Amino acid sequence: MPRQPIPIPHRVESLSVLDANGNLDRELEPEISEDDLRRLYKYLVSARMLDERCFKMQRQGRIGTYAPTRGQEAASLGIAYVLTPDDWMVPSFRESAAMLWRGWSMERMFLYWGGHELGTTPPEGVNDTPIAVPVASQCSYGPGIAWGLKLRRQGRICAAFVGDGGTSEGDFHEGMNFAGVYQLPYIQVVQNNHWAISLPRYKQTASPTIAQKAIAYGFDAIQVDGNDLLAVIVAMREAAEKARTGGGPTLIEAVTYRLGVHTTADDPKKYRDEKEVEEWLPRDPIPRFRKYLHTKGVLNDQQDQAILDEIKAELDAATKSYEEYKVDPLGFFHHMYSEMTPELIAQKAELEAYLSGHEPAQDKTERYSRVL
Ligand SMILES: Cc1ncc(C[n+]2csc(CCOP(=O)(O)OP(=O)(O)O)c2C)c(N)n1
Ligand SMILES: [Mg+2]
Repeated sequence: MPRQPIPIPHRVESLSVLDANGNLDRELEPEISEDDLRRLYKYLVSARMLDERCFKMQRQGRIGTYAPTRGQEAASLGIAYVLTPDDWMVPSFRESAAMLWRGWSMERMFLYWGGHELGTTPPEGVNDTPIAVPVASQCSYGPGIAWGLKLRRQGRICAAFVGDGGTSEGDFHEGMNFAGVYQLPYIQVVQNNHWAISLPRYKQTASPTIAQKAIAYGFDAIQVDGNDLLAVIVAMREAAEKARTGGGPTLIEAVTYRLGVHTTADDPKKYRDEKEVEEWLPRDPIPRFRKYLHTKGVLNDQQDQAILDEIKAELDAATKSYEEYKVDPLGFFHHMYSEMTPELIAQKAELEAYLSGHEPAQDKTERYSRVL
């Protein structure tokens, strides 16, 4: 037979459990305890309220440039919920909901966006890498971590996040190839929020789905409604089980939408139609999940209010401790090299002298012209 279709052993499915109004497909409902359902709700709302607070704080000059997560909370929380503390999580920069769940405090999130080193340091015992802004860089060290976990044979897995724009970067493709070749216990989550700053999803790739890219690398993928927390959990449970038991990687394309600005330095009105945002608003993951919980009888109005009050108090306390945080101006010398270079040692000594009010009189022009 000179010409015939080549059978491709991998499949790409799409999945949703809740419809846009929060109504349930009973056959697909995952088993989750009532306590966990309420906790998940609390973390969705915590991430949303943290997001709103960060946005305001940036406008008031109390933190630096900030990348909002509004609308994308379920896509990351569902992944973190399935990971165990021994597993590894590799975030990009819109995964606050997942990071809060994993144990990053709100104060530490403020510190990150406020530009303090501590904001990039995972809390004790949390197996996460820091927020990564270089787009898709996570897609190279994520599989590296997964390779290490595979060699240790402890059934641990690694999940890494990237955006739809990140899938056009070389790092994404190199990482996917590596994960496929070595059959790594790796889950590549793509938060497809339809925009990469001003570039729309349809100009990002000619593939009808991002999920299908996994086929080229020899593993399965699923396209999931990323604004449906239950669907993300179902997809992640399957992918995690497969990865833990030697079945190799999975690509999860979480279809979601960036309801806000790209960052606080951006004005999307210049490149996207506000009507598109209005169309996505009814699919906001939080009211959908809330409706599910109310219908299931797991959350009433009183409990809902108590959760909101609790989060508000946590946020206020975190804001206060962030603003009282004492910055060590010498701290940044210690973060680049395990052993400081002679130039850094000299600069640190100079700053120390300056801070103590005894700056040595030296001709800086001559000293720095050598470096420049
Ligand atoms: C390597 C690299 N190139 C460019 C940038 C500037 N940049 C920051 S975010 C972004 C778009 C990313 O889009 P996407 O991957 O879809 O993530 P999203 O912002 O939508 O979450 C770009 C180009 C960067 N941070 N890193
Ligand atoms: Mg995007």
